[in-house]
Amino acid sequence: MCDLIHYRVEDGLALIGLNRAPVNALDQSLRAALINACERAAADITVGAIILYGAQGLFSAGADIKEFGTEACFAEPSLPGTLTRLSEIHKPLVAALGTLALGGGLELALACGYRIGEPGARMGLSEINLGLLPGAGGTQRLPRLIGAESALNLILSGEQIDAERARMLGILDRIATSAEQLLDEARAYAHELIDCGAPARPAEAWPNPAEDLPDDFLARYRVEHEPRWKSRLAPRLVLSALEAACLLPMEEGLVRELTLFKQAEASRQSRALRHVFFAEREARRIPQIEAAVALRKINKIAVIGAGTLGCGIAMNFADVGIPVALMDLDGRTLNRGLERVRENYQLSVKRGKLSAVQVQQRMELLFGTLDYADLSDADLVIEAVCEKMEIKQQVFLSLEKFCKPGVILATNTSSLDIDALAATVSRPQDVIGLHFFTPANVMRLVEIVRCQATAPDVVATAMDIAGRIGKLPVISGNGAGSIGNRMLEPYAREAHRLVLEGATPAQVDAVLTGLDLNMGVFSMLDLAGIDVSFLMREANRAAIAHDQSYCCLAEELYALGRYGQKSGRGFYLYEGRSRTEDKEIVTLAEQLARELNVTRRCIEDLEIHDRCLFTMINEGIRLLDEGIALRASDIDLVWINGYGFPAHLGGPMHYAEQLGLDTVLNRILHYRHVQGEYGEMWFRPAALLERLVAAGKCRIEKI
Ligand code: T1G
Repeated sequence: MCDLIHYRVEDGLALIGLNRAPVNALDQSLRAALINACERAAADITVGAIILYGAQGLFSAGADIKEFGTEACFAEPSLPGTLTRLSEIHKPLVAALGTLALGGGLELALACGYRIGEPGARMGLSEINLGLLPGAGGTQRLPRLIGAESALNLILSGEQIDAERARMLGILDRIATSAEQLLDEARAYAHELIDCGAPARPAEAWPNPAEDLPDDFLARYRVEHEPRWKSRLAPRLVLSALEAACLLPMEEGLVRELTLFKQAEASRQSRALRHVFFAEREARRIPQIEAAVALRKINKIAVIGAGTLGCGIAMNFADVGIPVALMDLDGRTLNRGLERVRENYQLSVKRGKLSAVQVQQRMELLFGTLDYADLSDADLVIEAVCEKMEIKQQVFLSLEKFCKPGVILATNTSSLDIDALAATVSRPQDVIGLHFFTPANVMRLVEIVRCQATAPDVVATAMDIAGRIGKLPVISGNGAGSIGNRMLEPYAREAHRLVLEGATPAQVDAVLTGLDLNMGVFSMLDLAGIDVSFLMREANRAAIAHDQSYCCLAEELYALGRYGQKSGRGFYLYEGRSRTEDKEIVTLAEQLARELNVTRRCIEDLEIHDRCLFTMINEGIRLLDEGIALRASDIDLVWINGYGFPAHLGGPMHYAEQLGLDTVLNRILHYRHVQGEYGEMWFRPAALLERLVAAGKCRIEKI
């Protein structure tokens, strides 16, 4: 038997081990080897039962994602066909689930009559995360095993569940006493099945999956959940597949499922989400840094600055059991900060996400101090003080005085020059940027800003610790705004300018949320704080000195003390969580437009889309050309995970590729022309964009 499958017959059992590194992805070659092994076992009269297991422990991570969009995806033996054949074998098949069974991997287990898992095994139908639906019987077999409602919730969540929950639902028949005992206990289980003359498959638990549900269950489910799906296709296809499971016999349901799967697999949204999947793995690869570089040990953290951001950063480490010293020079701020952390955790308890014991454990890992001397044993220090270079330099000088050699000195800034900050201390090789996004304990993204002097092991250690706290690290070069905020500048500039020219904040935001962005520019700026963006502009006035007309509205709001949500008024009015338009903004915009001699007019939504997004994309292409961003897919990850750009559009760069780079360039040139002096100043095509279009390229890459 080829090395993709380990095959042996022992004591009346056929043991079939999947052996395709690293995750037993069920590509065409593994499917062929698997079906051959199962046919062999089915035909062997000495075999009374068959056990499928992961030869290296992990059962299977599902279909091979690299095959999607290629002929291999449906090449014979197809996965649906393979699993249907397995389900027809007249001998008991036992799936022994080690470590993970995801997507088609769990569908493979569902095609078996019996399932035993190791205690730590995790399983799920994660296809939805790729803009897909289970396409190898999952939408038809799972509802017949656990009922339509449980199946629907599990498939739409795309989440992994643990072995205990899987057993409770009815997915697992048994849980082995340990991972080491899994195969032995699977053997014992198989022998029991033979001894008691068990059928190849037990009777279906839910022959009619919706039997306990009201007739209009699916219709009501759609009405209740559809708003949250926004324009996503896959959830709607899942619902159709579940409807088939409730109304059609298995064979017809499988045909319907395959039709729906092919529709999802061919969709732009799935292509975008598969792009994101591989982009996240590509982002870990950093040129000139060996994967095997020795990491610095990080056992204790210090965070300087007990404001909202500093507290959020500190929580990330306490959440994973790493002690954190939270320092502030102001006692009231420190106490307020620690109290805010406790309140955040209590909120999680109320939501059932944490227990009181877990909160206590985490709070015990947090140590508040007013004294730099208490930071002497920290391995990584992250400053999150206010966005002023002189203050950050003071912090770094104090850290150099009190912290041990080899400590990593990280700054959270995204607007200041980190090379300049590194030059403050005598160990610039230990300095790096760790830019967290608000709320820092929630947002996945961390921009890791590598400076000229940053040592390779510091970069590697920063990437590793970011992963340990569940973040998605993306490398950026040192430049004002790093990647995300640098692109936010033109994106927000056009939004502000469009309000001067006649649009309203609500209209601009509606165009952007209509594209499925989580928030529009103005609601985002109100959330982050108009005072914060003012300070960021202050720190970088030189870059916009030649024309600040576009931000005059924001400057005016700052002068009026309208800082956004925190002050109850910004671009919108806030009462609690409700947000309403403020007519005063239009009056203010009209007055400023007059002063700036800006002609006001009716603005079309398409203009808002093009000007906000294409200037943002243009800046992203510039970042790639300058080497601040390593690759276009990194930029996509930054905007999806730091700014709520819809993953099912793949990120701004992928979105631009789908629209056509020539379209982006032509629209930029159009506004450069029609916007007169303003257009001449701000609608300059990135040189790389012009080179890519001239070369007829469809992908954004450095040429
Ligand atoms: N196909 C191809 N390659 C895969 C893969 C997959 N399903 N899963 C992982 N890899 C690669 C990954 O790209 C990386 O490669 C290496 O394995 C290690 O992964 C018909 C249609 C399993 C939890 O959604 O969630 O089945 O970068 O770095 O952090 O209904 O990978 O080393 O070259 O992520 O330990 C459904 C996707 C498919 C699971 C492991 N399955 N994978 O995480 O390692 S659709 C999934 C994951 C389907 C059927 C449908 C994670 C993981 P490289 P890694 P990890």
